[in-house]
Amino acid sequence: MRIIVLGGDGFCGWPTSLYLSDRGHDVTILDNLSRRNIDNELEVQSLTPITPIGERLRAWHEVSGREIGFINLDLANEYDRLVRVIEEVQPEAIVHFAEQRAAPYSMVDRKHAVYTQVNNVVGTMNVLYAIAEINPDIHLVKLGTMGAYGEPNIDIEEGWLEIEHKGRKDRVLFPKRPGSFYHLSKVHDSHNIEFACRIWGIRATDLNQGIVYGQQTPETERDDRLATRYDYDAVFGTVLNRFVIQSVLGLPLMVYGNGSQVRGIIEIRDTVRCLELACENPADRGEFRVFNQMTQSLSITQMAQTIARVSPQKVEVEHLANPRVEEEGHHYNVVHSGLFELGLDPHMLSDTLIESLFEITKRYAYRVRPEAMIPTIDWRRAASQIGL
Ligand code: NAD
Ligand code: USQ
Repeated sequence: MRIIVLGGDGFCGWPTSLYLSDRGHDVTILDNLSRRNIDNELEVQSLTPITPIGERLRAWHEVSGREIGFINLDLANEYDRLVRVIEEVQPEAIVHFAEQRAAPYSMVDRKHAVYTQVNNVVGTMNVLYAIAEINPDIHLVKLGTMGAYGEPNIDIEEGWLEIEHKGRKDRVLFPKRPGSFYHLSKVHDSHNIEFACRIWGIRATDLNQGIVYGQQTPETERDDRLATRYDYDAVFGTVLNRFVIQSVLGLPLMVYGNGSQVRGIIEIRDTVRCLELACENPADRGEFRVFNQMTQSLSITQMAQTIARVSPQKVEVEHLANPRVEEEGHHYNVVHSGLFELGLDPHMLSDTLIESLFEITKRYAYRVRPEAMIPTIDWRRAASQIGL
């Protein structure tokens, strides 16, 4: 297939692009490299060194003999160029990772919240219009988030909910109660996409992905220059990867609040496989298809206990006052069968899987700036203290 990967320079997008290319698909990446600029703003780098995009692409060509195209383009601000690229490439599928994805970044202050929502919502609107204008047959595979649902006191269904109210029945989008302006941008995206499917008859798959952990895939491991990001800082670092890095550095594992919050998780190799499954099994014309892209649920305390058990050295678990406003001790039971039915055979969190991250973590541990590990963005304050 010809596949455009929006956001293909990022943590998930880069290994997905390599995987799809390796499987014989013709991949073109569109990315404005904004994530690299945010590193400059936050004065922090991925634990793994990230080579410039041109070098990444050359390295991939050297090891695989395959070409991946790259176009530096801002989805939210360059609609005409976006249209020209899609007309030229004529993709069967557009995989859309290209958003500002850190909840803490979206909660820094008004400027960062507005940037996140404009970038994400307008970027996705532009993609929807481009598909509708050029070829409504193109399948949009869009990354959403499990956090869009929040922590409802009922089971979380796969996108849609059958309801009965005052004797009448309907099928509605599952109610959302997200926990940050970033997560809200995904809710707004989902509504816009569902509406576009309804009015223009386009086909879309919304992948409500859980927290991604891990860092290596068989493709990125083929050459150091192909490494994907491994964020450890309190803004972009996600919980399991942060715990692994903290355990290697001999730092306490920083659990926010009492740690009873439950989250859906997925390993990076399963992320790339899910994208392949979604592309190769497109939604129908007019269908807004939703999959909950996670493989298991764990509380933050269970995640910390797993890492502490596997860690070669003794690690402490430290409970910090929760900088976020989120439920603790809540109900959490998620339906996530759609991708399994398409053939996903998941990697579950295990001691060996965690151990496999220690080597790369130890190798680059000298790059960590420990003060960047401390959470400083407080959900309860409209303007944060980190002075960005
Ligand atoms: P990332 O920040 O590493 O990658 C996003 C990429 O999109 C970056 O390369 C960035 O430069 C690009 N981008 C952002 N705005 C753009 C714009 N306007 N135009 C062009 N390019 C733009 O994030 P990631 O961790 O790879 O996440 C990818 C997607 O998956 C996001 O949509 C995120 O919400 C979703 N997701 C991520 C996780 C996770 O744990 N990392 C979990 C669930 C969902
Ligand atoms: N947490 C800790 N300690 C930490 C970091 C986080 O206890 O050091 C807790 C948080 O309080 C939260 C949970 O871990 O309860 C998850 O936080 P996170 O930073 O790992 O993940 P989150 O902010 O939810 O965002 C990440 C990605 C985002 C994606 C989302 C999937 O950055 O792009 O959408 O995971 S989900 O969580 O399913 O919404």
